[in-house]
Amino acid sequence: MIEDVRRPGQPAEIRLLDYDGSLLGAAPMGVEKARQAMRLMLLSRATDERFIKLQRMGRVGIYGPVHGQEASVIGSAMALSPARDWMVPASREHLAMHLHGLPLATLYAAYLGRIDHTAVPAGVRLLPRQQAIGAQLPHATGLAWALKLQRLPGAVMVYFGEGAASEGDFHEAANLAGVIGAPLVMVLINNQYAISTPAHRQSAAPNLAARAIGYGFPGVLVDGNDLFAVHAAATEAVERAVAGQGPTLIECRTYRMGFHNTSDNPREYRADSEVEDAAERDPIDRLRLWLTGEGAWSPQVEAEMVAQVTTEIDAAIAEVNTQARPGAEAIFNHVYAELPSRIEQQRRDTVALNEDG
Ligand SMILES: Cc1ncc(C[n+]2csc(CCOP(=O)(O)OP(=O)(O)O)c2C)c(N)n1
Ligand SMILES: [Mg+2]
Repeated sequence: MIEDVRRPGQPAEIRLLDYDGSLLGAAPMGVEKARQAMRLMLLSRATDERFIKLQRMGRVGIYGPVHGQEASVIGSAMALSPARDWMVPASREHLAMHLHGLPLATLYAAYLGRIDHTAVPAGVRLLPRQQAIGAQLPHATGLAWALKLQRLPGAVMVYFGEGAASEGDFHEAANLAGVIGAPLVMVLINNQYAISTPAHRQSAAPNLAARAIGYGFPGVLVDGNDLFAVHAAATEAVERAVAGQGPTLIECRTYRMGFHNTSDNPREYRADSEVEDAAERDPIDRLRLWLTGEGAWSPQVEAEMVAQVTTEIDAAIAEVNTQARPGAEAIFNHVYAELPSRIEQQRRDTVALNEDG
């Protein structure tokens, strides 16, 4: 349940979508699709657990968990048609990327340091993860504009956080998308934190969905822990984009349950009680409740599914383990078509140093 943060007199375009499980007569996705979503959400959570462990073992450099945001990530991604639509991720949408066609082993290879095995396969309509906050937003508007200019069908879904929404890139991308009527779905995952900066220090606005009005397109504020609400909002936005009706901004109000990444200690800046409170709105618990009510879930079904996803993760990691580790000189690859002579010298020195060592 989200609070009604609209102010009296706010334009009608700001809509609240909040299907409380108990109020919902019929889910806007069938039971079978909801079970698929549950599998992906469990896979996402298990991936977090495994990669945090691998980081603690020194096998992964750094990992940023999705924990708490699974309904926002999966509910939105499930609204796309991978053969038609494009996805432009930020950095925390692992299972959305997988659902859109990125093999699990390719996703994991990036974290396990196999940089030569991380490329998005040909034909998968996905851009790589973006670590430079907000930089993916103008790319997404450009991609959507290109689809429109070429009269190709399809929408572009771009992910970003409430921190990224304070970057100039957000405003430039949204403004241009509005002007050209780009087939763009902007999914703002408001997880309440940008590392240690809480959302109320990020913006004085009661909601960020309202910003869409200033750019001439609709904004929707949605309970980001409610799979069905996110999915309904995303489906409508994708349909609008594909029908030539332009962009939509969807703010998914959720909570980052874990640390920002494995280098962060959130206890430095937030109270445990806040996290305990958020845990009561855990998106996986909510979906489990609904599926159980539909007679489509039981502890046994869950145990089987958890075993399946564990096997899937094991297999993907085993595949990555067969890939050669890159040498130190790999940092010089994939940047220049032709290395400038100064950089070429650095590369030769690095190779020589490595051979000596
Ligand atoms: C341009 C840029 N500035 C700063 C950083 C450092 N940084 C990494 S994550 C992050 C916070 C991002 O917050 P948000 O957009 O809310 O995404 P979240 O991490 O919550 O998913 C910052 C400031 C960066 N990666 N890129
Ligand atoms: Mg954030």
